[in-house]
Amino acid sequence: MTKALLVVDVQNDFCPGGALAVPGGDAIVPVINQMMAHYETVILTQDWHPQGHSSFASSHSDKSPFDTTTMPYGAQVLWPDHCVQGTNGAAFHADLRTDADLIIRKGFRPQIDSYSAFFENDQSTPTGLFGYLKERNIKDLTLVGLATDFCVAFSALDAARLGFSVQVELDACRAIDMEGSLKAALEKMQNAGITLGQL
Ligand code: VGL
Ligand code: ZN
Repeated sequence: MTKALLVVDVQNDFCPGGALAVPGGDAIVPVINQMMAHYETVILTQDWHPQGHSSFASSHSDKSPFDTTTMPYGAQVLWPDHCVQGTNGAAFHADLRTDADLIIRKGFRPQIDSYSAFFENDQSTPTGLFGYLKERNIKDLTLVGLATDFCVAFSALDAARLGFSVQVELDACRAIDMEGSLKAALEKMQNAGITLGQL
């Protein structure tokens, strides 16, 4: 078996009522649960920030949520406090099946954000997921989850760059879509040879 389903950040804070709610974020949960039945390997990612994380606007005295700042590794959007380790907001949506093979946490280093499931936003600190997939001989990845234009897209682009055959099921994703970010992400993914599927 060389196919895996990578379920990105289906957590309470990205669902309606959460700190960084993605419109319709909860609507994908039943769709993803159904998809899981068709994959032998299922991997979940979990955004997992310490309190006071550098990606939080509240950690910068002169910034508001959704402003941009410059980090040593480049531009970084500043977010409302979200997915703080151990909080209900960081927990998976209560209806999401969590009987996965692997749960990979990201964004836990105070000074670096991590959108991608493979590398942090400095684009060089690995999460270990590549080694896991290699050892398991997994070559095809289907990505679903939140948010299409941030963590899903960054993960898919890294996966394509690392040589995986990559598919993103758009019906099982929802976007934040700030300042054209969804259109830009879809274009980048298309240009990288990623298959954009509608179920
Ligand atoms: C995400 C913004 C900040 C995501 C995570 O899961 O797309 N977006 N942290
Ligand atoms: Zn985050």
